[in-house]
Amino acid sequence: MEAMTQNVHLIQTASGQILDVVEQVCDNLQIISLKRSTDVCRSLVHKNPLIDVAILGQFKAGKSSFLNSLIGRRLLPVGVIPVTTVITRIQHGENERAIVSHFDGSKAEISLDDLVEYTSEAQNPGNQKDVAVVDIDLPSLEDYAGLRLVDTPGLGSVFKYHMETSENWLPEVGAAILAISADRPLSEHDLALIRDLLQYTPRIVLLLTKADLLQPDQQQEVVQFFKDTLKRELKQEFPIFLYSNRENVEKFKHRMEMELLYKLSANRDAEFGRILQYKALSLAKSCQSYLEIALKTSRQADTDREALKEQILGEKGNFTQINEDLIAITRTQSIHTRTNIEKYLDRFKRPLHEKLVDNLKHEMPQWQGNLWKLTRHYEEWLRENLIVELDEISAKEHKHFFGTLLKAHASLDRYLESFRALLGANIERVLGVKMAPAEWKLEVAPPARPDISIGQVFLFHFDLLWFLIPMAVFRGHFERHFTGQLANQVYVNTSRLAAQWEERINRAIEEMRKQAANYIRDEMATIDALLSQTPGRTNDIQQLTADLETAGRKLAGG
Ligand SMILES: Nc1nc2c(ncn2[C@@H]2O[C@H](COP(=O)(O)OP(=O)(O)O)[C@@H](O)[C@H]2O)c(=O)[nH]1
Ligand SMILES: [Mg+2]
Repeated sequence: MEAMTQNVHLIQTASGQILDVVEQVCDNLQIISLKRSTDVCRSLVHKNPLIDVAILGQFKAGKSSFLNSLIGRRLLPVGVIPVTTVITRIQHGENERAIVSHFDGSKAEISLDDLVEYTSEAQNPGNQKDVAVVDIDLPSLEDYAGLRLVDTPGLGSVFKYHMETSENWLPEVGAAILAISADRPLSEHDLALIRDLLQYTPRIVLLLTKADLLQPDQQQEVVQFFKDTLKRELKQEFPIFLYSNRENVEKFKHRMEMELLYKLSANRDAEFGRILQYKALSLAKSCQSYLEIALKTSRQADTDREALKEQILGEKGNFTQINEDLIAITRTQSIHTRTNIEKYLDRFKRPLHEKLVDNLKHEMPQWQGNLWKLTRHYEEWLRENLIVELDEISAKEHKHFFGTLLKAHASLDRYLESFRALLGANIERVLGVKMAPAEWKLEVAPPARPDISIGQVFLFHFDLLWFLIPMAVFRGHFERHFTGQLANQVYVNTSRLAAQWEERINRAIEEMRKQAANYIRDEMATIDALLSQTPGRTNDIQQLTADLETAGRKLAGG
């Protein structure tokens, strides 16, 4: 144990030295893309935290259900629509408790019974409560000492904060359990996620959830299929675990614990060392490829360098043109947002109208008083009913409004990919250097749920005349008038709803466009800075390369 602790300490020291060089390189060559990974590594060098065992994967893969099954109680929210909205970490602790940390740094202890108020999409939509993370201590998790189980919102969810939360988490991942539903084939998303994860951890396992959906012989077939595909696509093998929380739960859980969780827990220090070492070496590798570019450029004469820049950035080097492309891509989509939503909402108008007419028929006879009072009653009733109904439609159906958002996302994503591919190919052709894969992810901003407000119920006012109107005679007439108003109210307010959603969705599309532009601008700036180094820097760069190699060798050996 003593020796182990010492070993971890050595790895931390050696990783610290790599980070010193990486930071120096980034400073010197103005590289911005490695900052986040560097920061995370730096924090691991300074403390000796629990190992974060993160459950990742597409939303609805069964991540939260799996964790509930491990801890033996239904603690985390589970559902058929994306439900987990914030990172939730569970660890062993003397007393049962849950602490909510907010982005502003404030913390509050909450009762475990109130957990879903903070972690579920339904009760904390869009993470309105600004929760950064929820930490839960459970006395029952003694067997997992040294580990922290991390539930993440889904990757691949259209909600920006889900993607963002999960992806921002990636550099911090200690060990990764990638949950994939066993009844689905391995997707491009999953492969991309594994590739990303390989930058951060050597400990990746696959969890094929919902095994109960398959026959026993199919189960083995699927495992074999995943094995073969991963080997072919990633040239690597990964442990694969089947799981179900419906059938044979104990068997699946036992294997998971014996072959992964207990092992990690028992060898916690060695594991932590291994993970930190891996992260630091991976960072060094990315840094190395930037250094190679800088070195090659630095060796060229000034005139050559100008030509080089042109060759690499080429036509795509024209940022104004790129911006125009991006605007065109997003505009093609946003002009259709409103029509799409309205078309979709059409189907709800009739049932909604019928329901309101029906409700009104039951309600109205109970209203007492003169026309003035009757009108107030009606307005109030209508407002309440429309709010409830339209809000429900919004909550249930808004996924169907996202068509243009998703298309814009896909087009921007493709544009970025091709920009990146072209840049990479040019750099390789001109300088003979391969770029390390960069994080190149778009985030989709979620339209928040709109407020619903009801417009004026009457176009003209009876208020001045109400005392003149004999209700005994005219009540029936007004009741018909109220009922007659409903169709128009439904029409006006569904349109309002469509407009509100359009505004939010198009704003989200606009946000995505800005993100894409920023990505490209940053990457161009980095390459530009690399290419613009003054010639006298060859020695500096060689020195940095040598330092990085020495630090890397030391860490790899230690
Ligand atoms: N048949 C089956 N369904 C499951 C299993 N685990 C989860 N589910 C269902 O899958 C859906 C998504 O589960 P959830 O845990 O919320 O997924 P998450 O979004 O990845 O956290 C829910 O409807 C669960 O009931 C399982 O082992 N078998
Ligand atoms: Mg979940």
